[in-house]
Amino acid sequence: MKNKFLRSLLAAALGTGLLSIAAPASAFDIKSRDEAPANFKNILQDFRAFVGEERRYLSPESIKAKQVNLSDLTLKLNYDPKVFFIGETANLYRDRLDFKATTGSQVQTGQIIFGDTSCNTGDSSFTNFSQFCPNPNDALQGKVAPYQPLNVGDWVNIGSLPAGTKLDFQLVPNDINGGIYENGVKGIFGLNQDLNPDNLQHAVAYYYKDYLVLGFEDLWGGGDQDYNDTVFAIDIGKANARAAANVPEPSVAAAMFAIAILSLMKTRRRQAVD
Ligand SMILES: [Ca+2]
Ligand SMILES: [Ca+2]
Repeated sequence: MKNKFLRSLLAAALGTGLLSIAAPASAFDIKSRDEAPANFKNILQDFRAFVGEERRYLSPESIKAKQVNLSDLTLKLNYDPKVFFIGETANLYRDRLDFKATTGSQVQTGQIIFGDTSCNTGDSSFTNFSQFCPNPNDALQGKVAPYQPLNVGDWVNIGSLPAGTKLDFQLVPNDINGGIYENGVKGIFGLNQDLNPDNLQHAVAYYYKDYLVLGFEDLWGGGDQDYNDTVFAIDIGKANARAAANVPEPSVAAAMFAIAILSLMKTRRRQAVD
């Protein structure tokens, strides 16, 4: 009786897709900045303002960007998001970046984007390298991609995701060296602070020229809260980024302006008649 009940429960769960699908942690193909879309290449140098030095608080005014609420990062339109490595300031930690995508009851978790988000010392001829990468690192012996340091602007396409997909990005501090632990709990920091093991905010995001710029603080307990230990630019598409940042589409802004002018004219006319 009990088994039959469990079997039907399992069948129901499978049928509705309620079971979480832990996809194999297969590596994405990491591409170079030379292979990046032109609009990204054109503004790549701008993104260095989001990295900066340790302990520097970034005010949205100083970086001419709009801060984005990360508690619900949901795609309004289908898109294949791209994640670009911008830089990092960490001296000792070598962090891993994963993503999680929830579409209805389907959950993709444990997808490794970058296994070692250290700046590659070999990229030092890149213009303004030291501002993107004040503390670059050599590759660890015996490690292969995605567990190798990155060049500025290295990126992956994380695949086609349908509208309604909720995105989360998770930083696993110093994962390549075994990760960080407190009382036996591994540090994995996502966008929702309530789900973080220290219950603290570890990520901030800004809307900048139709990209989201995501910065992480990688120390347990919130560290120095500069949120620039590792920095990424995320392309979720112009419309999705504007929706996430509550930036009106130009057409919507123009329509709102037109409505405001019309109502003002009506009021004037009425006043003239009165
Ligand atoms: Ca580093
Ligand atoms: Ca920090």
